[in-house]
Amino acid sequence: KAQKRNDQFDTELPFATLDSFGPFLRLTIFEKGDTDADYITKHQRNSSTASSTRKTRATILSATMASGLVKEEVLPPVLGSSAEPPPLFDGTTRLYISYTCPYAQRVWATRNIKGLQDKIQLVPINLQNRPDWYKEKLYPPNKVPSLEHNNEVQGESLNLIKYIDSHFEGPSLFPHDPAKIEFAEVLMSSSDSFNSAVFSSFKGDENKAYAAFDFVETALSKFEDGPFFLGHQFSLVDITYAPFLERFQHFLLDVKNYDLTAGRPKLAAFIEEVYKMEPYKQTRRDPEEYIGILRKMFLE
Ligand SMILES: N[C@@H](CCC(=O)N[C@@H](CS)C(=O)NCC(=O)O)C(=O)O
Repeated sequence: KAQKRNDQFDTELPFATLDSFGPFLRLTIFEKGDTDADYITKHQRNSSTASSTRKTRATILSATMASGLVKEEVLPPVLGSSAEPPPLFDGTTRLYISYTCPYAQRVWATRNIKGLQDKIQLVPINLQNRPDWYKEKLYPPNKVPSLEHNNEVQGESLNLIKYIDSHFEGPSLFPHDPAKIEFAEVLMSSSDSFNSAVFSSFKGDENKAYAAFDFVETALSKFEDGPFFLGHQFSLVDITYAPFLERFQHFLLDVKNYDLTAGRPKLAAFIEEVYKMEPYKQTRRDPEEYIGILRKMFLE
């Protein structure tokens, strides 16, 4: 299985695409409940108000994320092969995950950051001992994550985080500025190549992983006004990369004694900042668990 995965990861990163983005001149302001029209009106109204709105918004969001305003959630038990299904297609919105899957973590973190704990129910599945109903009655691709919403089921983490961001309440996690949208799209669609480069290096060419981390360092250097990929604004781009960076950091430190943040100050600051965010923190597992899974996949 590990070998099969490795072959599939052998793709090149589109490094050149990053160079095609010049400096971005406009500020991006995201506010809870903003529509595109609100954003454009605000932007046109006055760019000095924009600057203070931006600061206020950033402060509120980070205070919410860092403080006890975020409820500590009691996580539901994992469903294995003998577990009954929940009452499927009864109108409840459910997010099917595995607690240790990085793709699922993207969607779980998006749900938490948007404050949707009461609107989207978590249903953790045991991937090693999957209940038959999951594939047969719910999601034939038989992978996590998947989302049951409005009596339909869909999958693919990058689609799901965009879907949740645009169909549910909570702070907007995608930019409105066309140039930032384009940059965000390039980074999100580069994430599979990034992950592949790093995964393939676990067995072979380590230089591929170093180049991939440099790619991220360069991307994080684009905007100087904050630690995230789009600057001060935490976005879906950060959610796309964070679960993988987390695992790579722990695994490489443990197995290869390699610190991916050394000599990459932007990456170091990014990871530190994401780890501080309470709703994200609630999706993290013990690093030993990640290391164990990756050891099994790549070293045994
Ligand atoms: N491209 C999918 C990948 C999802 C995925 O590979 N999930 C893994 C767990 S981390 C899975 O469900 N594997 C089960 C299988 O492949 O049978 C996404 O982004 O959601």
